Amino acid sequence: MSATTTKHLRTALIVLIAVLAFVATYQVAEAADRGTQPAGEPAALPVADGASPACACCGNSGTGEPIEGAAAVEGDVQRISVDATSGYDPNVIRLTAGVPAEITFSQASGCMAQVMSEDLGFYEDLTGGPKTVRIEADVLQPGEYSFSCGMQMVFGTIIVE
Ligand SMILES: [Cu+2]
Repeated sequence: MSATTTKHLRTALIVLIAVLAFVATYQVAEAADRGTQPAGEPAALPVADGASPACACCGNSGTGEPIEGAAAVEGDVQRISVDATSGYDPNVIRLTAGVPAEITFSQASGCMAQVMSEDLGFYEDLTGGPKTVRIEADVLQPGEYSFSCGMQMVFGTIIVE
């Protein structure tokens, strides 16, 4: 065997080892990913401390089941509270037309840190604590309105009747 051939073989061997090492690392990483999301079970919702990757919650909550809630009319105002820690609960809010509404969104972080509605004209930051959005009676005409997280990835509906 010539010196040149030996050199080439050695180079090829080194490349082969590098490729194998890369593939092995990749498979280990993939297995670790699977470990956190067992097949057939929904992924756990991230905790609401902002430590989870941005918008990891959006994938789950954006396609979540409808959770209906109706505002309670108290005197000349109707009120409802919405848990915004991981998706909106409720995410379908029923309001009475012509009565001012106060919707209180809970403190939230990460993907859910802001709540907004172009339809109803509000934008609030929820990282500092709960915020109450007041919608005046003249705005609350019968119809369906949309609200969402600040990234417009997690949505809720307000139905005024
Ligand atoms: Cu988001």
